[in-house]
Amino acid sequence: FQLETDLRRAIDNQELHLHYQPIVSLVNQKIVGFEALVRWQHPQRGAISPAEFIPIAEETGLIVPIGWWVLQQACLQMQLWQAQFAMNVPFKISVNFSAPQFTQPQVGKQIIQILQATGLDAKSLQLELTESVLMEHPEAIAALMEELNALGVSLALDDFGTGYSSLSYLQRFPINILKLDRSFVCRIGKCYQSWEIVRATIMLARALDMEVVAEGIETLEQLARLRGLKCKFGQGYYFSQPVDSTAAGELLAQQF
Ligand code: G
Ligand code: G
Ligand code: MN
Ligand code: NA
Repeated sequence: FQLETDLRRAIDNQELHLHYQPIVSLVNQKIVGFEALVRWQHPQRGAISPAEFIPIAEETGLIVPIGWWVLQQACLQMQLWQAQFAMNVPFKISVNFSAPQFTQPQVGKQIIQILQATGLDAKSLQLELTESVLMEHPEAIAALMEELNALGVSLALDDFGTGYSSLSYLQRFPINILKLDRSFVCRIGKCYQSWEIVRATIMLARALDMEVVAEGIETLEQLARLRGLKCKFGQGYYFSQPVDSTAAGELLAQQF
């Protein structure tokens, strides 16, 4: 409970910040976007992993204010980078959204407001949702996703393959990108089933006009196999860990 109390104060005390992990083209290894990942620097306990505090934030509803802070911060940073670098290709910032963030009214309006306030084009924003988000409020979320899609915001299904009923969701919701869970990617050269699941997912996505981002690429062998399957995008320690905004800016400076 102490952690919950502390987390309540974390935003105001400026203890949260974002890290950015590159999402790269597997064809030329250029960066095509960043996933924003929240970090908490606790004044006494030091860095606390989101794997520890995000579940608490979700249970307590604190994910709502934290999520808005993350979105605002990520859009602002992205807009600054776009002003600083001549990004001559489509480039997106990808932000995670949890189920409780969708239960409040006017979520769509709030997202539009953040885009306007930060000056970021809707086409530069991608939201990552998990299957559990879609499962909890299917009707309301389908409508909201249509609204966001019409604005130009991209929608990615995170951790694809690890939830339930994934395939029916693909026809029910306007999903643009499948983020293939790293549990498949890490076994791609070791396990025949994982290889086939990855292969089938890439083919399915192509047939449904969706993109695939392979998560958790750690080795050259995984990269080579994914390229062999014509998987276009990837993310993982092989390319870069999540890094702070300064280091992310340096990566951009090398490329643009
Ligand atoms: O960055 P790391 O791999 O430690 O993240 C652990 C988990 O926390 C991942 O599942 C990731 O999706 C989640 N996470 C990180 N940042 C955010 C965020 O801003 N919002 C939400 N909802 N989840 C996040
Ligand atoms: O659930 P989500 O996909 O949002 O989680 C992102 C998390 O995955 C981040 O915490 C990030 O640190 C972690 N991650 C990113 N790339 C790799 C990787 O190559 N290997 C492993 N083990 N974790 C990764
Ligand atoms: Mn994610
Ligand atoms: Na994931």
